[in-house]
This record gives sequence, C-alpha cells and structure tokens, in this order.
Amino acid sequence: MRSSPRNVWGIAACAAVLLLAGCNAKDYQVARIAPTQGNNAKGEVRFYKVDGGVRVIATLEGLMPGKHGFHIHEKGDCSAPDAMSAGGHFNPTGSPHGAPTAPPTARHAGDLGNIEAGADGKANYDHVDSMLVYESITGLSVLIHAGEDDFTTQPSGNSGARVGCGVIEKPR
Ligand SMILES: [Cu+2]
Ligand SMILES: [Zn+2]
Repeated sequence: MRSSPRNVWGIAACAAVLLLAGCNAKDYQVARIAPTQGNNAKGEVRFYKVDGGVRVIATLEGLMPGKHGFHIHEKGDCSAPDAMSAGGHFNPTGSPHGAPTAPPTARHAGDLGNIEAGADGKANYDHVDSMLVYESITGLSVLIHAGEDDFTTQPSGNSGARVGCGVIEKPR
C-alpha cells in the first residue's frame, strides 16, 4: 500500500511520543474527522496515554482560517448531517464549560480549547491534557466547530456550528 503524507506524519508523531513515554503501533486511540454537511473539515486526532494525562495530537485541514472550538462530546454518534447527534460536551464531573487550562471544577473534561487554522485551512494541535482519563474516552466523539470557543459562554463556549466530527476508537 502506498504511504500517504499523513501516514508518514503519523509514524513521525509516534516516534516523537516514543521518546517521551513509550509507544507501540496500537498504543493510542484515534478519531478520524469527517466533514458535516456543507463543510470540508477532515483529518485525524490521536490520543496517547502519557505521564500527567493524555497527549492530544491533531492534524486537520479544510477549515476556515482562524480559531475553532475543539471538544470531546459525550456521544460517539456523528450520524446527523449537522453532528448534533454527538450531544453535549463530555462532562463526567458536572462542571461548567471552560478553558482547558482551568481547574477540573471549572471546565468540562472534553474542553480541549481551540484549534487554529492558517490561511491554508490546515491546523495542528499538540497538548497534554491533565484532566482527561485515557480509558474513559473510547467511543466518545471529537468535534470541530465553525467559530472560536470563548471559554465563558455556557454550556459550550458559543463556538457555533459543528463542521467536523469523528468517533474515538482503537486503531484497527
Ligand atoms: Cu464541541
Ligand atoms: Zn465544554
């Protein structure tokens, strides 16, 4: 099988994680992001278990330039054309919406913040989240929004329509 640039990137990311935390070929979970109706967002979000939490590495394309709300949602269901089937933010602690840097009492576990696309519509994200529990996210969804998450407006940061959605799975 031909190796696409994205696969090469994935191998490179795994090698980078290997240096820090150990990494074998299947030691991560992945959400393959597909566009909702009328949008073009696509790409991949990987989750690695690391010391101090979960490392989230995303590579996306097809976005409008600028910031986009980026969250884990509570239902692993991207079937609706607007992805409303994915439900609200993953919030096992019953906390208000907030920034990923906020304490657990002031953010949803699924609040990953914003992902910022350049003029070419491509976006990268690489952060270790200290609140996420690796074992708890399988079967949930990752959503990309049309607008910026303001970290303040309840219950979801006023980040607008859902432009991309993917279910978190073990790689096959
Ligand atoms: Cu969201
Ligand atoms: Zn939230």
